[in-house]
Amino acid sequence: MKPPRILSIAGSDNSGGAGIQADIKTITMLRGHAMTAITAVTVQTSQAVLAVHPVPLDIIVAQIETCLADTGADAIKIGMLGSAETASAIGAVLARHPAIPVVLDPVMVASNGDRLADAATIASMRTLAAQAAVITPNLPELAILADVPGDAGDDTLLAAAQRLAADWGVHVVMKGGHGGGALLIDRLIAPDGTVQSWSDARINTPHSHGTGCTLSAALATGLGRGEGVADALATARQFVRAALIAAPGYVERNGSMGHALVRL
Ligand code: PXL
Repeated sequence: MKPPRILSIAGSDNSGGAGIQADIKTITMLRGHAMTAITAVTVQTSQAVLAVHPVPLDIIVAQIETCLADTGADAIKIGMLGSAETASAIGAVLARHPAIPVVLDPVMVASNGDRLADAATIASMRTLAAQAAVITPNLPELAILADVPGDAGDDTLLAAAQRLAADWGVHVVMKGGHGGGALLIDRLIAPDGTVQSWSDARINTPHSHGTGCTLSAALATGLGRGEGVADALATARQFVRAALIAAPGYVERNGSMGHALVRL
């Protein structure tokens, strides 16, 4: 079987830990064919985002259109959008390709704490989410998307995820990484409200830069291979965990994961 064709629409992280770079590594290590549409070039270290240079809208759209028209794609992953205009332009392109499953990672904040989306971008993210097959918010992103308080309890957040899943007709991956406790619980909420959970001991590492990008790219690769959402998520979780354990530790904290060392 040919490698699944996976298009990542996301920002470049020159440190190699997150963004497009994490996506290419993840898709490649999971034996997919990675293609890219870069939305913004970021300049960053493990500690801070120093600059963001947006790519012109027509160039973003042209990157997507050429990939889809030439090679074609079996799944699409969307990460950092950069602006509300980018989100709506991507939405317009995707509306012409409704058969391709889309995983939307609603990126709002980099793991070093710097913001990667303003209020207008977040608003248009909601519209784009309704076109996706799966969205992968972490707990703070889920609270913002659902407009519930950031310190809401688990019951409120789960109900919020169920509401979004029903309203947008998407699967919601409610990622537990930002929760507390030694047990990390990830949940998958289907549009009909059904909940599946995976729990594992939390991996104690300071190097979690790029986990969200990696999970959503791995998930898209599974979907592109024709797997169901639950199977693709199970593998994506295993990939993230293995890459976290293999983090080389080049810097003191928030360093890259060890994508290159994962063998699944
Ligand atoms: O993990 C969020 C993220 C997404 N996209 C880019 C990033 C980051 C975090 O650093 O750099 C380009």
